[in-house]
Amino acid sequence: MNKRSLSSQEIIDLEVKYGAENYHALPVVLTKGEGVFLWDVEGKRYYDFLSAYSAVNQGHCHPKIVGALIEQAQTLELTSRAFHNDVLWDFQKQITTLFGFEKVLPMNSGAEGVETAIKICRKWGYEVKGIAENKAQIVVCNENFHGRTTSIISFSSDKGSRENFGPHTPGFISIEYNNLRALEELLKSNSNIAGFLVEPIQGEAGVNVPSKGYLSMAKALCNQYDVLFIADEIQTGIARTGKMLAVDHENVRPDILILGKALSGGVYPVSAVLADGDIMSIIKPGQHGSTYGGNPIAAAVSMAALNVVEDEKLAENAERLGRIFRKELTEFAAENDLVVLVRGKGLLNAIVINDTEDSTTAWNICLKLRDNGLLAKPTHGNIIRFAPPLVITELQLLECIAIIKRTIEVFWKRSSSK
Ligand code: IF1
Repeated sequence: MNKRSLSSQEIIDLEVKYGAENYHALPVVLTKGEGVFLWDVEGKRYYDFLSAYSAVNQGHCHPKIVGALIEQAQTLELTSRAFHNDVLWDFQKQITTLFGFEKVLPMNSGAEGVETAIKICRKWGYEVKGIAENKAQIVVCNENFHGRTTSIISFSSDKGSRENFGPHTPGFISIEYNNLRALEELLKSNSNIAGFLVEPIQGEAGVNVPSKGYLSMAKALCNQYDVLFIADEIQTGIARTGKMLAVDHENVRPDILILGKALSGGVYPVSAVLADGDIMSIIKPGQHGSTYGGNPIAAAVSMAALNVVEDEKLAENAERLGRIFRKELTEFAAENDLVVLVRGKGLLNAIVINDTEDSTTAWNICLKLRDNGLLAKPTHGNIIRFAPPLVITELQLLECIAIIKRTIEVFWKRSSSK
């Protein structure tokens, strides 16, 4: 079988035949990526408006990041942490300097980064805060998304993520997102709380942007009650929201910072947990790590990916173009009753469609967007997330805005003619 000649449908059928059906992917089969563009196996070009959930902030196949991957892969790919290598220190120095923390613990997936932060937080709770053994609690928010490991889904509020994966890991208390009173009442009444794990903007929940001041007030409450503020910036970090970190919009410095996705520009799975020495020193030799954590390729790729973000001023571009995007789409929403809301920060945005959560309208709009050359996907039933690579130009963004408007208008006219 000549793999190159397979059609999209043939490839989808083969995936269904051989693969676990753990995703409901949009029916499109991609074979090439470059910058903001993706091409399918029939040669059709698309604007990528998902960026692999904000992992490809630097654009697909960025030559400097791919170049770093190739060069390191041909030199020294993996030593494990049983031995030192001559690349990790450079990555550790660059990332701690860039984000302003004393220490970094490198891992691979975002979920591994979150699990690492949970372990550090719990251990700090026992050994520093003095919480009784096995009594530590970590506060999380309803509608959170922090990954898919057993412990992480144990505190998910999404039924599909939790159901029949029990028994669930104890030690987590969920409160309403963006509710300072709920957080304060809990911290005041429970001395066993070691940490507060929060997304600065809830991505999967539908790009939920909290009220101005929420993050800074939450951090102040954590300081007041000796609780670690843990920021999950795996999706919002690395310039996505118009600042290097989403917490930077409120000048909040987390006690523990978790990064992933665009930390390596979509080229290689890398995550990292950053903290100062008094917290990171909780982990002693042999108490945590992973085979690939901080490997030479991961280190080399991440250094290149971070350099691209700075050299190409991607945060500034995201800030400027994000404002144009929200302004244009908000004006559009005012003229039709299909789009009820536009929200986001930088180039992490979403529109809320005027239909029920279980409707297929958002999905059908995404199918039409695909036909019109733009790839996006609903988060929940009626919310469509728009997150292009941060290298997008103003001209390209305006073209995409026109595609989005044109596509939704067709739906609106059809639904209003019923
Ligand atoms: C999939 C969602 C987004 C994340 C935050 C940790 C992780 C993620 C804030 C875990 C990962 C990814 C997972 C990916 C789809 C995507 C996603 F739809 F699953 F919920 F972005 F919203 N914290 N999010 O967003 O990082 O282990 O995946 O590297 O599972 O298909 P990971």
